[in-house]
Amino acid sequence: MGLFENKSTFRRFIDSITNVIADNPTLDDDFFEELEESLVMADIGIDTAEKIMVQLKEVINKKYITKPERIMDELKVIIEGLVDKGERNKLCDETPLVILMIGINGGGKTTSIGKIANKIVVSGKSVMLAAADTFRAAAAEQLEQWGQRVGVRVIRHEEGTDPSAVIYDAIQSAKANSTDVLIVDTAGRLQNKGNLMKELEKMSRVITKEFPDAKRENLLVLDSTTGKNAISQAKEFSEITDITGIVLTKMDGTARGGISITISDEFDLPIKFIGMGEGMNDLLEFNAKDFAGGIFNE
Ligand SMILES: Nc1nc2c(ncn2[C@@H]2O[C@H](COP(=O)(O)OP(=O)(O)OP(=O)(O)O)[C@@H](O)[C@H]2O)c(=O)[nH]1
Ligand SMILES: [Mg+2]
Repeated sequence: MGLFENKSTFRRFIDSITNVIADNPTLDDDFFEELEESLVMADIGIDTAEKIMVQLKEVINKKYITKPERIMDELKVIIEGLVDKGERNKLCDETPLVILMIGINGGGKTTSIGKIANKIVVSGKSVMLAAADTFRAAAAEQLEQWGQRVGVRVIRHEEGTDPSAVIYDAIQSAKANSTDVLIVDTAGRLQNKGNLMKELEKMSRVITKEFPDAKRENLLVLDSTTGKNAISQAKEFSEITDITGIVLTKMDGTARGGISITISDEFDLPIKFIGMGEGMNDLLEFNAKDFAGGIFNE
């Protein structure tokens, strides 16, 4: 079954390309203009859309394509190429590993941590969670619930304490227990944005200093339903941390799947996981081929 079958994620995208093909019997300027327009309408950024068009025209010339119907297959290959970041699309396999989860509030950080923790546990590694979102008491509780569901320990402090202190404790504990993977939940919102960015930088520094031997992933969690906002978030967070990958959430409940292609291409950021629901197993490891095939309903 296709990845996005029965979901509206890419339906608008495919429908509008289908219309362009149906409306244009020949591959003329009108066709290319309308096609580019429908890419942009589908939340594909202008630069990325242009890149797609350039590649498409190249392949059309190379293969002597004359029929618009053949465009779908070529688009699929081009999109696959844009989102394929090779090994970088995979979560680091080495241990010990610290995963710092960042992103704005409501994006799906805590939920994704639960799902990722479960995947890692199933793969046979040990996991510990750090509730470094101390901004709201409910945040640590939510993480604890996930910890119980997955069967992993959660390190938490009182509400309002220094998030870096939670991380410090969690690292000591992870070292003492030879835990393979420590996943750190962070707040998506503080008093103001400057504050949030400063805290994140500090947390990142604490991890580097206290756990120099650990491998590191800084995963940015982006809510795909926010469309172009996700792009500006990718930009802002890239400026403060070295983002190693994207978790793209709510790909089950959006018609803005095109955003995934832009983020991957414009920021050269690998997507590592796709959230397809609220349940523990609703997280897919990213695979460029399946992803591109899924867009075109294969
Ligand atoms: N449909 C769907 N819902 C999701 C997905 N991922 C997360 N959610 C829901 O989105 C809401 C917010 O998720 P959280 O994990 O609490 O988000 P957060 O980033 O931790 O938010 P803060 O703690 O406020 O910063 C919850 O209701 C989740 O169940 C997904 O892939 N699909
Ligand atoms: Mg949270």
